[in-house]
Amino acid sequence: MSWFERLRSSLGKARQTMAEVAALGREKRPITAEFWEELEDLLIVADFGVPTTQKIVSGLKTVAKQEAWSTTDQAVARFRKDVERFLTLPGAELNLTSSPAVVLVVGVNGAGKTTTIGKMAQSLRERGKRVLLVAADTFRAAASEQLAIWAQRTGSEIVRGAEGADPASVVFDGVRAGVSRGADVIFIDTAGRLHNKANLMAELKKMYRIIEREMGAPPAETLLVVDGTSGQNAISQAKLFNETAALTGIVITKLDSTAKGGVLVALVDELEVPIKFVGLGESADALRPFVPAEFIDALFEDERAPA
Ligand SMILES: Nc1nc2c(ncn2[C@@H]2O[C@H](COP(=O)(O)OP(=O)(O)O)[C@@H](O)[C@H]2O)c(=O)[nH]1
Ligand SMILES: [Mg+2]
Repeated sequence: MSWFERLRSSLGKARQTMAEVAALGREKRPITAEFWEELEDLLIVADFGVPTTQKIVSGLKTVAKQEAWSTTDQAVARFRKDVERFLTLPGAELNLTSSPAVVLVVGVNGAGKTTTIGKMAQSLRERGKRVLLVAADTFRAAASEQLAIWAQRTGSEIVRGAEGADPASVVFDGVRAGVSRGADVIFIDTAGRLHNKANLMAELKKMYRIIEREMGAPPAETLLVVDGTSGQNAISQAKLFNETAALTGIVITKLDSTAKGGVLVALVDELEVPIKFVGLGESADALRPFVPAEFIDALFEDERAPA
């Protein structure tokens, strides 16, 4: 299966709902209050969330009035373009211009941080980059072991601390090692769970500051890894992380496991941070840059955008 086919089939649930939106358009009914309500309901079902749904629909209502639209097909055509516009933010490419480029990877336990780092390392190694992985998840011994396997598999270097070591000190060692060894990219793998949320955020802030101090600049990237199946929970989590460590990008994992696509739109809308990658599986090749137009095509099955 091609990447597009995989993306398309992973968005099966969301696509069904978008097919219902498309059907509202094909009916070419007069635009009524009932139509707007139907559209809103479908967006909630597809996990766009209340704030983003309201923003999209109220925007459509405004244009409908300004342009004196008469039938639902006009609204649906515009809806599809709006979703793409919502998803398109500048800076979607991974910023690796600094040398070394420090990439701090955060997110809750099980979101896919370690796996995503492994996949990114693989692709950078294929491009001949010197990559260093830093195992700052010292909460569980198995965590640094998992990263070590990825280091070996991808031919990356690794800096790890003992179980229970201060993660900030591992970051310190890792950044120093990366600079002195001439790494191109340093990935910092962090824990997604500590004894409580306040501890986790305090720890994260400390790591962020150490990178800033050692590099004389914030991390080149602070990526939030989000489990694509986590629905609206993802939004509040993401906001919390964003308050602690200014996020520069989002990675959505597990889109292959029955995801509802709307949450991607809600995340970008509410955080104003671009999605940089999507993951469609556990293997090293199952991560690709996020391309809004491709996502839209996968979401709106067989519904070609009007030229
Ligand atoms: N199906 C699927 N599983 C994934 C994806 N990314 C990660 N996983 C799996 O999710 C689980 C947790 O991943 P891990 O990287 O350990 O999460 P972490 O706790 O955030 O570091 C592992 O079993 C991964 O293989 C993905 O895109 N699709
Ligand atoms: Mg991990």
